[in-house]
Amino acid sequence: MSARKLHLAVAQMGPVQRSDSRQRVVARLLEMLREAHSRGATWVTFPELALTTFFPRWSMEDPAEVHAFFETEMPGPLTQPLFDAARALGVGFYLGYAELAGGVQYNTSILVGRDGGIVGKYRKIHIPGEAATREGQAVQHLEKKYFEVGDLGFPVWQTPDAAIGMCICNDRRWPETYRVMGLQRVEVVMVGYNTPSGYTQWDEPLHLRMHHHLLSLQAGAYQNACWVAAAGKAGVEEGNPMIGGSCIVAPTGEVMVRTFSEDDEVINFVCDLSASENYRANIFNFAAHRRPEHYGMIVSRKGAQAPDGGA
Ligand code: ING
Repeated sequence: MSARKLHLAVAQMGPVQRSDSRQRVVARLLEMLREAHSRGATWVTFPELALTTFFPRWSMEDPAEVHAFFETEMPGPLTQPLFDAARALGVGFYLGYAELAGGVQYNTSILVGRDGGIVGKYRKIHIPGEAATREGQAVQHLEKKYFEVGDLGFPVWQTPDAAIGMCICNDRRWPETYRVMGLQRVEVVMVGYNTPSGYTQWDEPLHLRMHHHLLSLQAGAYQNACWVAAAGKAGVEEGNPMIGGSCIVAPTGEVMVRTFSEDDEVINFVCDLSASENYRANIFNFAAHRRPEHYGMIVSRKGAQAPDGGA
C-alpha cells in the first residue's frame, strides 16, 4: 500500500492567566503556527478554550463577567490574524474557544482550512463537572453551569488532505466519540483539552490523570484506525496545575511524539495515512466484521442497569 503522508503539528500551550489579553494569547498561537510551518507541518492542533484561562474553575454570577471569556464572532478582530496566517502559510488549524451564539454558551472548536476559511465547527457533547457551585470547595469545575451540550454531533470533514474530525477534552474519554467519527472514515481526530492535575473531586489518585488521558487517546486511535493529535493547555494557571502530555497517536495505538514541557511547545510528526487504510481493510474492516444488530443497547440505554433490571 502506498504511503499517503500528512505532516501534523500539535501546539501545546503553557498556562493562560486571567490577566493575559487576547492579543497576547493570539501572539503566542501565531508564533507556534509559524514554528509548525517552518518544520513543514500543514495542520496544527491548538488546545480547548485556547484564548482564555480555564474559567470554569470559578463560580461567577454576573453574566458580563462570564461573557468576557466568550467569543461572539469567529474570526473576530482579535483572532483574524490567525486566519490570515493560515492563508499566508497554507497551514490549517483546530482552535478551541468559548462560543456565545445567540445567547447560548458552548465549548466549541473550529477547523480552519489551509486557505484560511472555516471548514467546520463542533461543540463539546460530554460536559463534565457541576451545574451549581459546591460550597466550601476552593476550586470548582463548573462546565455544566457555563456550557450547553453541543448540538452538532461528531462530524468529519473531507479536506483536500485528509478526513478530519474534532473532539474536545472530556469527549476524548468516551468511546462513542471516536466510533461515530470512525464510521465516517475519519483519518485524523484533533483534540484540545484542559485537564487539572492538582485536585480530585472524587476518590482517585492524581497520577492517574496522565494514564487515563493517554489510555483514552490510544484506545480511540487504535479501535477506529485513525491518527489522534491532542493539544493540552498545561502548567500552572492561576495556581491550578494541569497536565501536559500533548501527543500524536498513530492508528497502531502508539504515541509517536509527545511534549517534553508544560509550556508553549510545538511537536510534529509526518503521519502515514495509509496506516488507517491498512487497519480498515483488515482487523477493523467495519463492513465485514461489525455486528450492530448486537449493539442496540448502546443507543437505547443511557445509564447502566443491573442484569436483573434493577437500578
Ligand atoms: N476537563 C476534564 C477532562 O475530562 C475532568 C474534566 C474533570 C477531568 C475532573 C478530570 C477530573 O479532562 C475538561 N475540560 O473537560
